[in-house]
Amino acid sequence: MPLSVSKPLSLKELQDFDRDGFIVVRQLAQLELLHRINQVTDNLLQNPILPIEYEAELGYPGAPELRDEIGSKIPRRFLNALCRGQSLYDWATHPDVLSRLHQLIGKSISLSLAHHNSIMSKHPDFSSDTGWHRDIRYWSFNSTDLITVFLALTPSNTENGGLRFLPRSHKDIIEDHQLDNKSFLKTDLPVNQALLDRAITIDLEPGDTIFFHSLTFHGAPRNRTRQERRSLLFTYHDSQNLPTAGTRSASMPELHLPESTVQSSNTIAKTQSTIGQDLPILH
Ligand SMILES: O=C(O)CCC(=O)C(=O)O
Repeated sequence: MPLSVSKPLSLKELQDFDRDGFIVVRQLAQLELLHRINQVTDNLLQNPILPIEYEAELGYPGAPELRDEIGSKIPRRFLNALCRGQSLYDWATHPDVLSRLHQLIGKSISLSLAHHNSIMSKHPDFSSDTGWHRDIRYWSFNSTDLITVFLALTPSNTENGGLRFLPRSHKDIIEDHQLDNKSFLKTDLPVNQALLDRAITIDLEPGDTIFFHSLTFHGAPRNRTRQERRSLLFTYHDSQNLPTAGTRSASMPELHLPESTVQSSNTIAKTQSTIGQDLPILH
């Protein structure tokens, strides 16, 4: 039985999120649900149904070439994950996820179908380095307060291309000259060194989850092991924080998940009525 079931984020966890721009919740997903999601992923790898983002398309360092017969067909993300199976929907709307997001964001949240909404697969032979970036770089909303929930479906660590973070970077002011033309943090610029020195890799086991802010710099190296690394990502925001009309962020409908829908299907006992604990941290 996962330890964190039915337990809201503590005041310390809320403060950690505010300070660092992310928090890790260990063993949030139950084994049975993980198993069902991994089955869907197995099926997709056997029978890759579009929409898919391919490693070769992005051309990040280490990515296979478009002309490579096998490499060019390696999926990096299965997009539109929410619609790929009941288990994906069950996770994206799970009371253990939503109750924590309500604590972090507020009573009325929406899931963006336009961003993340994907199962990621890092192939042992064909994967790439994702540079340091803020997810908000290509997104367009009234406010930058969006949170991504990253679920590890397999172990995730330095060797197999696990996520790395620059703690507190969601509060750093970054100027254009510190970024390259794809909005990745330049790693050879002296002024960026103090920021880059903060880098940490977060080792995860299947079922562990990271909640991170859209301004928090993160990245991931390529997979250097013989096993695939898998993860699942969904992004949420306050329902009042609207995507800008005409942009990619507004190109898909959003799934509205107000607190009332969670509580009706949820037996979460709100323990520890610490003052401030239930206040949204993004406001
Ligand atoms: O797992 C990776 O390679 C990086 C994923 C990532 O940074 C993202 O989805 O924003």
